[in-house]
Amino acid sequence: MLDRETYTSFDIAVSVTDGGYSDSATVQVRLTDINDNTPTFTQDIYTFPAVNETAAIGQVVGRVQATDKDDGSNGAVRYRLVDAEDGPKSELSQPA
Ligand SMILES: [Ca+2]
Ligand SMILES: [Ca+2]
Repeated sequence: MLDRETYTSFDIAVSVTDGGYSDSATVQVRLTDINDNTPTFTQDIYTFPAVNETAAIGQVVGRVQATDKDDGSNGAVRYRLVDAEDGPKSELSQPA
């Protein structure tokens, strides 16, 4: 089975003969990506320091990161806060 995340291309040697003379060439095949990898967080649990109740809106309290082995838009990840009290609060995108 081909896997673009293992090899992005591969070479095939081909030869031709007429019974007396022969020649050879290399065929280079480049693999295109499909979206077959799941985005994965770099940690299962993120622990951030306590946030002061007077913290300004927009203050960064910590960062999470996810990666996706796919290429281009297949590897782009979007983040969403899913357990916020009022439902999803925001959605952020990160290019591959
Ligand atoms: Ca993917
Ligand atoms: Ca892929």
